[in-house]
Formats: sequence, C-alpha cells, structure tokens
Amino acid sequence: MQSHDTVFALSSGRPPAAIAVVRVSGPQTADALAALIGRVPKARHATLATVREPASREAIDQAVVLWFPGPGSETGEDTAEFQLHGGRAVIAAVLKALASVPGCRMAEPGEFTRRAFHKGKLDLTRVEGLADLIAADTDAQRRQALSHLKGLLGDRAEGWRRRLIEAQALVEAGLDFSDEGDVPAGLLAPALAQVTVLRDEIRRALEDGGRGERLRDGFVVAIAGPPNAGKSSLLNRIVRREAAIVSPIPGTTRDVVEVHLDLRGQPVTLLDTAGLRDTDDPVEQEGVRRARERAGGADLVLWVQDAQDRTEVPPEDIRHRAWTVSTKIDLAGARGPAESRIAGRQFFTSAVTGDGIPELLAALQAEAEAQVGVGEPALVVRARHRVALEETAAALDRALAQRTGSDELVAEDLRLAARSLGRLVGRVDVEDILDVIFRDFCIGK
Ligand SMILES: Nc1nc2c(ncn2[C@@H]2O[C@H](COP(=O)(O)OP(=O)(O)OP(=O)(O)O)[C@@H](O)[C@H]2O)c(=O)[nH]1
Ligand SMILES: [Mg+2]
Repeated sequence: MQSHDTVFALSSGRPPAAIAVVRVSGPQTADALAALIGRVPKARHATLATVREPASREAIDQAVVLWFPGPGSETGEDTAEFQLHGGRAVIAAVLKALASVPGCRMAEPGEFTRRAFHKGKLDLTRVEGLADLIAADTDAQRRQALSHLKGLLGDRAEGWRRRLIEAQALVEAGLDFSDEGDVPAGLLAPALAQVTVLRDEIRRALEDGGRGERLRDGFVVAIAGPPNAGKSSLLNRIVRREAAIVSPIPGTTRDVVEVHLDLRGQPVTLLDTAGLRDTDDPVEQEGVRRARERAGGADLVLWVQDAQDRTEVPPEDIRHRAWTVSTKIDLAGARGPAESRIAGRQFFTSAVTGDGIPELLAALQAEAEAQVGVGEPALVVRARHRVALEETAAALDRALAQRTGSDELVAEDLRLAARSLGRLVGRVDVEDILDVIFRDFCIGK
C-alpha cells in the first residue's frame, strides 16, 4: 500500500449499469490517460474520448474522461475519472488496460479516502462522515452524516485542540523557560481558566443522551410477549410482507427476525422475538433467551398480548420501556377498557384488518424523533468519539484537580487531553506545542 503507487478501481455500483465510473489516483495518472486515450485532457473539463487498449490500440469504449491534477483533487494526488458505459466487459477491459500501465494497480478498499486523509484533505471524523453518508438509509441519517463530512465534529475538536495546546504552551513555558526572563509570570491561572471553559464545553457535548449513536444505529424496538399473542403477525402487518412465520401453534418464532423501517426519516429497527414462556424444548429455550436479551437491549419494547387474555406482564427489566399492544381486536368481544397492568402507552391493533397500526406507527415515529432528536445534529455519533472525548474531559478534570499541586502534572494531563483530541481527528503532531511557544513568546533565539 505504498503511496507512490497509482491505484484504480470501479467507484460506481454493481454492473451492469448505464454508466460505470472508474477512478485513478496517483503519480502515474497522466501516463495512464496518455496510454488509454492518447492525451491528458483539459483539467476539470468533461472530455469525450475513445478509450483504447494500450498495446493493440483497439477501441474499448467511448467515454467521458475527467482529469483532476493534484493537489486540488479529492485525494490530493493527480486523479482521473472515466465515465464508461456500464457493461461488465467494458469495465473488465478498462481495468485490465489500466493494470498494464507501469506503476498502476487495483486499489485496496477505501484507499482513495485513505490517501485523501494522508494528504490532509479529510480528518478522521470526516472520513467517518463519508462512510456514514454512503451507509445512510434515511434522511435523518443522511443529514447527520453530511454534517460530519462537512466537519461538524472535526472542526470543533480541532478548535478545542488548538485552545488546549495554547493553554498547554502557557504551562510548559512556565516550566521550561521560566529562568529566561521573557515569559510572563502567573501563566498557570489563565491557562487553567481556559481549561475549565474547554472541559465544560466537552462535557456538554457528551451530555446528549447518546442520540447521535442511536440515529446511526437506528432506534431499536423489540416486539415481545407471551406465545401466540400475534407478535409475528403485527410485524408482518407493519412491513406489509411475510417477514416472519405465523402459525396458530404457540412457540412458532425462535430466531429474532429483524426488519428496518424508515418512519419519515427516522431509522427504526423492529425485532420480532420468541414468545416468552417456560419450556422444556431446548431450541425454544434458546429462542426465549434471545428474546429476553434483545428486548433487554432495545430502546423500546412493544409488549404484545391477545386482547382477550391480558394477564401477562413484561419482565421487570423491560417494564419501564414497554408499551402495551393488545392484538386481535377484530375478534368478537376482544376490545375492552384498558385495565392497565403496566405504566406505558396502550394500543389496540388487528393484524387482520390493520386497525390501530397507523396510530402505533405514528407513535413510534414520534418516540424515535423524541429520543433521537430532529434539531441540531449530534457531535458524538460513534463510540470512538465518545471514548476520545471522555478521555479528554477526564484528563482535563485531573489537570484542574492538580491546580494546587505540581505544574508538571498539570502539563502532563493537558498533554494527554490534547493527545486524545489528536486521536479523535486522527493527527497527533508534537511539533505544535513548540510552534505555539515560539510564536507567542519569541523564545527560540
Ligand atoms: N383474528 C386475528 N388473528 C390473529 C391476529 N394476529 C395474529 N393472529 C393469529 O394468532 C395466531 C398466532 O399469531 P403469531 O403472529 O404467530 O403469534 P406470535 O405471538 O408471533 O406467536 P409465537 O411466535 O408463537 O410466540 C395465528 O394463528 C394468527 O393468525 C389478529 O390481529 N387477528
Ligand atoms: Mg411469532
């Protein structure tokens, strides 16, 4: 994976398709263009060209070709894009032709983005935003991913890091150069004041209830309840297909059946689970174990029961996150007053007529919105972000707790905090501290 290689890959989706995009990046890109189309086209202009097999000069395709000289390209290197007719044979022939150009090879997964990162075009959080944008299933996920690709977290973290390095420089200057005379006295107090503000900002960013991660992963709703209550029928009715097996035999569902919904932009993962009961059947026992586990980890549980038999209550650990859904209300005499045995909301549905399903879905969407949030995009969207920011805040707490102790320990904790932020954005340059000292205090003579 040497960066002096030139790499190429099919960047568009699965062929055959109307158009296929093949990208090339690296120092031999101009050579590759010369070999395949006989020239290097005008930079950043769409050029129609005949793509030829370099040795035989046989025409492979008519293509639109783009040339983006580095460093002003996406990867920061010389790059080119071939917009081909998206047939398998066309793509195979073009990839083979590119492989015959000296210094060119197929790209590894993610290698274009990796090159962009190494060239400083994207920090790590932007790289993650790009990955999330490609994986986004719903509008809310797309908006969050795009804001991260545009640097929502990366720029904020970089700003925090810069301010931290300034504070650190003040403390280090006091330590290392205090006998040189040109460092102002009383550096520690302003540095620690700065650190307090920073620590509070980072803590506030962390106090988001995990909504960014929840939006990325989807709001998880488990359907649980006694056997034969109509759980699988409810799931099937919601997704309008036979996703789960339904039968009059109690204990039908064993595996957890997972479906993904887009409720007006909110990603919701719905889980159908085995009916909860004591059983001697080892396979069903495993199903019940999985049902309890997934319901235990869900953001919300739909406790499903037959409207005619509402005696079972959810297990203790999920009761506070459960809504009750009473099913089969199409059957005579089923619907009665809600004599609620658990606190959450009550719904009455029929998988046969569809009654009550729109109300349930509207409530799920509202709940997902409330728990995931629709306003400002979240700063923290991955466990990695949370860990790095927690580490930073913890190191700042320690630094502040040291204020009456040793300046060296304060400096060390500030260093650790800056390193955590550096890790967050994917760069940890030690030179920065000295740079700031020299700039602000003119010590380096
Ligand atoms: N009339 C009527 N019958 C229903 C309704 N929902 C489910 N049933 C019937 O109830 C029986 C059990 O339905 P399932 O959806 O398999 O129930 P389950 O809760 O998934 O059962 P297990 O997987 O065994 O725990 C089937 O015969 C369904 O046809 C409903 O809304 N109305
Ligand atoms: Mg079932």
